Amino acid sequence: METLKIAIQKSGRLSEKSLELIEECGIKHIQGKRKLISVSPNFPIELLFLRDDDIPQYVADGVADIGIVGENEVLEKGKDVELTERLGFARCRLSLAIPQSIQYKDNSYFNGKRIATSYPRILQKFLDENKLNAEIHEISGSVEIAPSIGLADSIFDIVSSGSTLVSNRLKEVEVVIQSEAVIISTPGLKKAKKAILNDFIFRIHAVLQSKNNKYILLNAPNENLEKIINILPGIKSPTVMPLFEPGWSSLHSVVNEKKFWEIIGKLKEFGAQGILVIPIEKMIV
Ligand code: PRT
Ligand code: ZN
Repeated sequence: METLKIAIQKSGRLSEKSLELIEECGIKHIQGKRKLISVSPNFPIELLFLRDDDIPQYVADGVADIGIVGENEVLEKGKDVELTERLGFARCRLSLAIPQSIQYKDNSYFNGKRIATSYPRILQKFLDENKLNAEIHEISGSVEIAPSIGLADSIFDIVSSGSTLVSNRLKEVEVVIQSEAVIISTPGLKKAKKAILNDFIFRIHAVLQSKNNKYILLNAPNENLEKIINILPGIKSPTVMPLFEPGWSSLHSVVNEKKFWEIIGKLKEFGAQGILVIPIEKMIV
């Protein structure tokens, strides 16, 4: 039987979340210590544990059919892979940063400067697009210390909270790309593999949707029912049931996490009571 080979990071910032996502999709995997490959007993999938830098190449070559990796690595490596799905975790950005003490007006600052980075390809593209001439110093780690040891004037690196920059007396001056974990796949997968991938993606959508949404139950006075229904979209539309107490109804709906507090505020304004908010385990729309 055909199996889908999926490359994930062996150990690092993506590993735990990648495995968690696979588990939440109901896919079991048996992982022995230091094993490079793990086969699932209940889904036609095989896990390959690799360094994140190698994942785009393995997927481009078809050694792995798909991979979970940071978008930054995909862009940097420039391999022939398809971006199949955005996963919403490991969010970060690739930014240019300079010493805090330096005044910064615009990106012409970088003309004639030395920039240390582990992402020369993405940086070169930014420089070209902005017609800037700077010298790129490629280093593989601890990029943030380059200015203080005199190796470079500035850096181009991953930023997430920004605290690494602050503790190295640097400031972020240009955000070049945003990144998150993504699924990449080999172009032109065979039909049988594509079918497994589609099933996997279907499950991922159910998991991601459930994370972005909450189930909400509340009691509403009938005179405001219409106003409340207007702000509670639901999957199709909200469920409305009469309460035993005359003049009141119970409403059930699904709300997006991002709009949540805004919606709660309005619900209270329209006299809603007994609001319960419940996490959703899986959501198939
Ligand atoms: O060993 P392997 O090669 O597999 O792993 P790695 O060490 O190359 O990568 P890893 O595990 O550090 O990161 C994997 C991926 O996580 C990256 O390619 C990004 O897509 C994503 N990611 C998300 C991050 C960060 N957030 C992050 N904050 N990767 C690195 N950082 C580092 C960054 O390099 C900097 O030193 O954290 C520091 C900045 O963090 P803040 O919070 O201080 O701004
Ligand atoms: Zn790496």
